[in-house]
Amino acid sequence: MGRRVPGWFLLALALSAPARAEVRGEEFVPGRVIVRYRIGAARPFVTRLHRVERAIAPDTELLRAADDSDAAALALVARLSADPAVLWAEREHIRRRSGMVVANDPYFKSQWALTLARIPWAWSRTEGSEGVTVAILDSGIRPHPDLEPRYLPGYDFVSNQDFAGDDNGRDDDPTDPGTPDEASSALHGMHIAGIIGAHTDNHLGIAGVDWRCKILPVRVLGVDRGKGTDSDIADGIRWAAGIPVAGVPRNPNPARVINLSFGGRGTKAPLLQTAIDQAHQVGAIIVAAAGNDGEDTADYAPAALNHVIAVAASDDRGQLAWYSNRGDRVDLMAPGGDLNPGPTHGVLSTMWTVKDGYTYVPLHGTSQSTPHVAGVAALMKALDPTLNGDRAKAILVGTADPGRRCEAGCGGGLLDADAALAAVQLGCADGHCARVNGFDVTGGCAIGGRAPRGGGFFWGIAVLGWAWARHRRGCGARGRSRPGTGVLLLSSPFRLG
Ligand SMILES: [Ca+2]
Ligand SMILES: [Ca+2]
Repeated sequence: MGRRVPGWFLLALALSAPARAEVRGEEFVPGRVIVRYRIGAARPFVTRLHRVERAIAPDTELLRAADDSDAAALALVARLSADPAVLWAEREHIRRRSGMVVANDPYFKSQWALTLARIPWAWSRTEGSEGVTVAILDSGIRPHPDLEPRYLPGYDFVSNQDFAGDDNGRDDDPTDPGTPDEASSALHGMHIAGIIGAHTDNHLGIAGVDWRCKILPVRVLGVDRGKGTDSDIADGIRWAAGIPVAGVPRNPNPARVINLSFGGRGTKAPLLQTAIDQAHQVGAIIVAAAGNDGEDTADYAPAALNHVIAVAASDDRGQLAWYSNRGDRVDLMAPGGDLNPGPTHGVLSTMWTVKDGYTYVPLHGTSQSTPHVAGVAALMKALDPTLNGDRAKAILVGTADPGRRCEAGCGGGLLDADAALAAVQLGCADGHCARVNGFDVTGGCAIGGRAPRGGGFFWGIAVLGWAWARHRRGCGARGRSRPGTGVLLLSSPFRLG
């Protein structure tokens, strides 16, 4: 292979190329209630009926409820609160550190791309929402134990019989027939699906960027090394977004994020642009691969079309990958890997091949960087179901790590999932309110950021004091600061949670 993208993969790219967010709720120590009595008041009768676990202060005690149920603790709080001798009574909360969340999937340790894009830190803000659907327009799919819980019923839009390989054209079965040709038998779309939404924390395989979103498989690339046509792709985009398509039943699960990990030269593509405009108009966030030709992406569709977030690829050091398209039209960069130093430098994800069945393989490309952005867009959508494509793009570009910008053109820099989610939580119109002078700032409120590398302890203390001053001025009033997340991590880079 030398310094080349695997053949089938290059062709896949070159020829064509809410529901409630699952934010962790309040957590309590089972059966524990903290009570503070009025100074000088005698202990009320209800206290004598319960075991005192510990005296916290002369006027404050930790009481044990009748049992460990929520009902018993709530009943005790109610009885205590009603007594005139009691100043207040509350259940004892459990707090968790803010910061990196570690998934239990065995290959999680190999998923350097998640760490590079600061995705495990973002999981402390949300793990996603089942109400967010992400459409993957790509090859067809096959069963995979790390993906099946996430799949919604999809559709096969491949009408060209030469590409379809299934002898039946468009239908409601996005299963990919595969091909005996080993080079083109691997199902590109399954790699994308795993990056966005592999079943996470299930002690199996890999972790996905989003732990809860649903995946809508829309087959638009055929078996002949991943070729697709503008007319099939345009219909697939419309259908995915919930827009009527002639001759096809309406999609009951409209996608709020659409991943397009393919492309080709030629931006005079009114059919594609119209479909993208329509999907954008109904609120879909559309993310596309910049391309793998190492050239300017300005003449590359769908990446260079309007209302698309164009994603270049970085290697595992966060530098623009040698194969990635670049230039002014790139919006931001995300981890795409580089297999040339070895497989561990690629992006590991789910796969199915005719030869091996379901498996996991490392690949590299802008096809791999794009779903990292799409997955983060799904997390953003979980936090704010009203988020549209324009604001999503402004936030993703504005919060990208500017330290990874490049002269060749990597847009705003490297995807920073944690900063992007912080900006959504703050209600920022774009990313700039969340990144000023290396800090995440909005309206004078500290929300997070990176210390200069090696900035050390004194830098941390200075920011700690500054953040505390902001906090005292009411900067936590917009809902970002859940109880228990007011923890400052002074490791480098640190976060103000
Ligand atoms: Ca078919
Ligand atoms: Ca897994």
